[in-house]
Amino acid sequence: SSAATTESSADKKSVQINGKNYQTDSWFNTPSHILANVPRRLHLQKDHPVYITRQIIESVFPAPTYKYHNTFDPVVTAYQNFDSLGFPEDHPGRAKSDTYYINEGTLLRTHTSAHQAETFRANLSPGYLISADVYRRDEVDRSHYPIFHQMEGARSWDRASVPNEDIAVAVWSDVEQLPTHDMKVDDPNPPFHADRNPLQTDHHSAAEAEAIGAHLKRSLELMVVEIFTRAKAAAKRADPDFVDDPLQVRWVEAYFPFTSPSWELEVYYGGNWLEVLGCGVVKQDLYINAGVPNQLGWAFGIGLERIAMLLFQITDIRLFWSQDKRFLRQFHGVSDNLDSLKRFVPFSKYPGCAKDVSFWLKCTSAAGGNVKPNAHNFHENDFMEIVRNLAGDVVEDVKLVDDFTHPKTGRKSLCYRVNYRSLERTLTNFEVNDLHEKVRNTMVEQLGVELR
Ligand code: FA5
Ligand code: MG
Repeated sequence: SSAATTESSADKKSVQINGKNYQTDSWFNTPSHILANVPRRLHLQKDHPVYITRQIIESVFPAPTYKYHNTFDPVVTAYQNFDSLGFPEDHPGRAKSDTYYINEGTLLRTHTSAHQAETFRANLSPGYLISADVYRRDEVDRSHYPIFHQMEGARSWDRASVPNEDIAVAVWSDVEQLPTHDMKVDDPNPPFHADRNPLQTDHHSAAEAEAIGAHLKRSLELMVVEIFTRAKAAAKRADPDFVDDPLQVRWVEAYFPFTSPSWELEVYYGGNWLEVLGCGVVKQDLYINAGVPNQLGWAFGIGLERIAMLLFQITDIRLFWSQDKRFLRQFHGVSDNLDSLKRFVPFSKYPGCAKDVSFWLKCTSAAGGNVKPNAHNFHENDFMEIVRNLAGDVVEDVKLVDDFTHPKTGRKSLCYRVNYRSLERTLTNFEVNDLHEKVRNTMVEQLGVELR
C-alpha cells in the first residue's frame, strides 16, 4: 500500500477488467489503483469480515425464498446503473465527478441496484440478495472508501397468485410468519408523503403498500437484531462484564428514483446516528419494464462495510483492504463457525502527519471573455481523487479547514488539511513532504488552482 503513481489515464486506448477488454474514450476516468482492486471481491474471500457479514445477513433472508447472487460483473452500462432505475438525465450521480467511467456508456457500478431490472426479469424466486463490490468517487474519511460492498435485497409477491388479486392479506400473513423482536424502533413519519413519497396510486392500494412496507421494515429490523446479538456475544466473550447501551434504530424518510415510499434505517451507535441502508416499495415501472407486471414488492441496499464496522468494532474503513496478517488472522475460522466471531483488536496506530494546502480557485470566464472572480468549476471530488491517486491508502482523511472569499476581488480560496498515516508502518518526513509536494503540483497542473 505504498504511493501509487499518477498515470495519466487519458492515454490508454483500452483496459482489461476481469479478463474482458473495454475501449476507452474521453469519459475514461478510472485510475489504475481502482482497477487493480477490482479482482479482490472481499465479499467472496472466506473469513474476510465483509464475507462474514454477508453470511450473517444471508441467514436472515433464507433460501429458497431468497436466491443469492454474488458474482455479477462490476462493469455495467449507464443504462443499467441509471436509466433502468428512472434516474433523470441531469442526476448528479451521473457526473464524471461522482462515477468511475470506462467510456461514455460503460462504468463501474455505483450501487447493486444496477442489477435490479435484470434480476426481476429473470424472475427465479420470490426474493433475492445480490452482494457485490461498488465504486464511487467520494470524500475521504474513516467511513468512506472509493470501493465498498453493498447487498441488495428484494422480495416480490405475484398478484395473479392471490384471490381477488388483493395482495395486502397475503403480505400481512407473511409478516406474521416473521419472528418478532423487542428492539426499540422509532418510526415517526406517516407512510406516505404527497410530494416526496407518494403512494403509487395507479398500481397499489394504500393497504397493499403499507403491508409491503411492514414486511420490509420487520425484515430489516431482524437483520439489525441478528448483527447486534452476534456483536454483543463477541464482546462478552472478550469481556464477561461487558454491558452495552440498549440497541436503538429509527426509520427516516428518504428519496430514491426507483422506490416510493422510501426510507433509510439509522442505528444509534457510539453517540451518533449511523445510516446503514436505503430501501422502499419498488416503483411499478421497474416490474412492468422487466416483463413481470403482476409482481409488486420491496427492495433495499445495505453498505456491508458499515455493518461490518459495527459487528467487529473496526473503526477505519481502509482496514478492510489490508493484507496485513495482524488484520486477517483475527477472523480465521469464523466463516465455518459464526459463534467464534470476535471483536477486532486494533494493532498499534502509527503516527500521522497533517499537511495543509491553500489555494485560489481558477476563475471561469463569463461570456465575452471577462473573468468572473467568483465563478469557478472546482469539484471537491477531483481534489480527493488527486490525493488518493498519489497517496493511496497512506491518506487517512482530507478535510476543508478554511473557505475564504476576498472582500475586494471576490476571489475564493480554500484550505484543505490532508492527514497522512499508514496502517502498517511509520511514514518518514521525507516521504510525507514528497507526497504532499506532488499533491500540490498536481493540483496546479490538473485543476489550474493558484497555490497560496
Ligand atoms: C443506494 O445505493 C441505493 N441503491 C439503496 C437502495 C436499494 C434504495 C434498493 C432503495 C432500494 P445509498 O447511496 O444511500 O443508496 O447507499 C446505500 C448504503 O451504502 C448507505 O446507507 C451506506 O451504508 C453505504 N455507503 C454509501 N456510500 C458509501 C461509501 N463511500 N463507503 C462505504 N459505504 C457507503
Ligand atoms: Mg444514503
